[in-house]
Amino acid sequence: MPAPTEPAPPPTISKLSAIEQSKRLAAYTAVDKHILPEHKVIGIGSGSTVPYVVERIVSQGKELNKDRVFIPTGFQSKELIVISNLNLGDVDQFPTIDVTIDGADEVDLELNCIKGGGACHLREKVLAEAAKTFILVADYRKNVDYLGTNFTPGVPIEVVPFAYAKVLQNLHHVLGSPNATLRMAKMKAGPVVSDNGNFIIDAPFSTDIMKDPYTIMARIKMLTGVVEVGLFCHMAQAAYFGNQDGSVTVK
Ligand code: ABF
Repeated sequence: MPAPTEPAPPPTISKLSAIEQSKRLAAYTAVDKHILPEHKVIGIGSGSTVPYVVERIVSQGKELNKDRVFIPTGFQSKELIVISNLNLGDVDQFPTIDVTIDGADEVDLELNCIKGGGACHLREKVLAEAAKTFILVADYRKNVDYLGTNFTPGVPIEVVPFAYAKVLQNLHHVLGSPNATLRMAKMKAGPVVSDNGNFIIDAPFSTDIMKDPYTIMARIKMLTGVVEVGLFCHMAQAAYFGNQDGSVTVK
């Protein structure tokens, strides 16, 4: 009778930890390069890579951080700032930010990106615009040549609840996204509601349309009821991707 063999570890566990390591690598590298002692107002984005950004900033020491203020893009990053004992500020007090670091769902060759998987892209775009330097951090899966080619369910669009059906109709019949859908909460408990009280639509577009992200972004933004589109065109100065082999790709 053959000796019993050790069961292989569940693949998802080792894969997850490789991805987490990639996120941490990207975040640490970006902080070391871009969060300098003279930077006093810092934007903190959302998502699962950003906690590593904050972790690295905290490791720069209390002395440096006591004179800094940190601006969150939403509830998650606000909690992160508070729990990490960093000074919390808001963009209405600090409309100019030295550096904002944020995650992304996909980043293309020209540093255009899709954001909004966490429904925070309105505030994320405000902080990206307010920043003198806007930096993206992500794991290797987010590094793509063209947007819409990876695993995102489409372009996230924040809409006022009253207008969502009309916006969906326009996306389906006018703008070429027949599969655009309203994002639902887990267990279909109802629509996802953003920190601003709005709904989110996910709109997939063909590769051809996505090759010109600025044009489709502008067309979506013209629809009445649309608050913000999760396409960030020509906003980022650099993107850092952690790779599985321990290297970092910088775009
Ligand atoms: C935010 O978090 C979003 O704009 C983006 O959808 C997401 C990226 O998350 P993660 O870092 O978890 O991949 O930045």
